[in-house]
Amino acid sequence: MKIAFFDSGMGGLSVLHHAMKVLPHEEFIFYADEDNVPYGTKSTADVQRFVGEAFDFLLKQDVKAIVVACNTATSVAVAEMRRRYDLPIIGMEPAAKKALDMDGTKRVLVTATPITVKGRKMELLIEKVDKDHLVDRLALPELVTFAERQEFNSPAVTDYLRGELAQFDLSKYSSLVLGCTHFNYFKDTLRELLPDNVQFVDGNEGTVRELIRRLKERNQLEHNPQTVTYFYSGRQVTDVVELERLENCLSRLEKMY
Ligand code: DGN
Repeated sequence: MKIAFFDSGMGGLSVLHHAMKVLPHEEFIFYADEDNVPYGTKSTADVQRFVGEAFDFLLKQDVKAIVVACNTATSVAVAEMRRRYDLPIIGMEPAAKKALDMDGTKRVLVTATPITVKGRKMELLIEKVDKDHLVDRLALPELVTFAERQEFNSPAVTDYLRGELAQFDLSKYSSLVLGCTHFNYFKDTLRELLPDNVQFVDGNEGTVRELIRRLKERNQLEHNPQTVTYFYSGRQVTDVVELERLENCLSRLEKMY
């Protein structure tokens, strides 16, 4: 059986990329909802509907687990999917706790999409982990647009990030949380703009660790040759140009880690 990774677009590849390294004998599906990307600026009801449609499709593909490799979809739709379906559904969570645990005295900047930044799930997370009020939040919706058009490193990306970060005194921060899976593509530009001591924190490792734990629990780890099948909104990707686009994203991620 297969493990599905689902995102609105190319961001979820960063989680798949990590899973491919640590699970060399699994068959993967990567599903990008390219018809509806971006999610982060849409209504909660729309995103819930898109996620429901993707799950309907994925559940017909012989999957044993679904990783919702999208913080936005996790924040508004995972609870309902877990109520509906009885297979391991692993979500993302902006790694604010991990970031606070790393220093504990300096500030943490959580970046994500507008839905994630303003969502109830984020409020609950901050209430739970941020007793000393050290966490600030910043929505960076344009990074999703840049990533989708494969514009990873350009003057426009640098200008956008410089402008958004200008409102913070960065010398007070110990880490920047990548709370959207699309943001992993921009680590090099962010690195140039942040003081050296600011570390990146993302939830990819934790999510894949949880996936492995759930599969082990069910005795469902396999020993097959690794494969990845790609889908865009329910259509298998076979077009050479699109497969190259996916490869290009994966090789970009390889350089970012
Ligand atoms: N990659 C997604 C996330 O982690 O939130 C969302 C991107 C989007 O659709 N805006």
